[in-house]
Amino acid sequence: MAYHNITVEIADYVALIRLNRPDALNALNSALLAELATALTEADANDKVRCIVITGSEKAFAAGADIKEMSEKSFVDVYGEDMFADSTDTILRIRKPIIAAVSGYALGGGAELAMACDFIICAENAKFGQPEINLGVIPGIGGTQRLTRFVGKSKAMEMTLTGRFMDAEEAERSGLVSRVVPTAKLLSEVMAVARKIAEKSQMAVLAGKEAVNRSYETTLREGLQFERRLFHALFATEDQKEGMAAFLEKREPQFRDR
Ligand code: CO8
Repeated sequence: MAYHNITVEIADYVALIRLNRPDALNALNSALLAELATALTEADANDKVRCIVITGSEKAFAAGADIKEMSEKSFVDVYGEDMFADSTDTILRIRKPIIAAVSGYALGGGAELAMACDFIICAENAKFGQPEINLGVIPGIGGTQRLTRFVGKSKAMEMTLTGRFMDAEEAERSGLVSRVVPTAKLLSEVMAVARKIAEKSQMAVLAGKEAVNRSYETTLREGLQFERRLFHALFATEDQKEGMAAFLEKREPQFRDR
């Protein structure tokens, strides 16, 4: 499919999806979100993809939902069409790991998109924020829920009610991002992480993602049971035999996703 608001490159079993509306700091309009949903779905189904990276430009991962597109809409419009629900829920159905590589602004829907990925690596120039309050609204693609789980109630509440931005150092300290890297090296560092994930047994990677995500959805007791059952299930794979044999034989494992 031809994309106009994103680009997609696949190499070394990693799909790199770049948000590409430079004139609007990658603001998320319905066309971009629909293309992103399609690209994610295609990458998930593509045997040549084992990990997905979403990134933006150096100046902006995404500066939020497109204010121009939203400004004239009524309640009947946005509630009636359930604005962005379909496209933004797609990310929840993707089974392969998705890394957000954030440089510059990740604001509003941009921060929410990054948080919907499996983890975030950011550049030193990154700025995260939920400035919707300045527009007379609140976050609408998970900001109040996911930011609170990442950084706790106090910071999430302050950011949601004041619109203040969080810089990269605070984002790492607060657990919003897994790490901060020099801005010029963001993509090379993230692609190295993605390639490392792509080398693992895909069965184990899918199970690991599923188990960590389950911790957001259930009680500790149920989550522990879910994890244990997946752990047991992986003993039905050839990759478990290969991984453990390779360790004992002091060699690199040759995983075959079986
Ligand atoms: N929407 C549309 N256009 C935007 C957006 C945006 N979110 N952000 C920036 N742009 C455009 C600007 O209008 C400008 O365009 P033009 O050159 O045609 O005037 C261009 O991008 C460059 O922007 P600036 O000149 O403002 O660049 P600066 O470097 O001066 O400032 C900022 C950068 C601080 C990022 C500034 O652009 C800004 O504050 N942007 C808006 C941030 C914001 O409020 N984001 C939240 C949007 S609301 C939202 O995300 C809700 C999500 C939930 C939806 C739920 C649906 C169910």
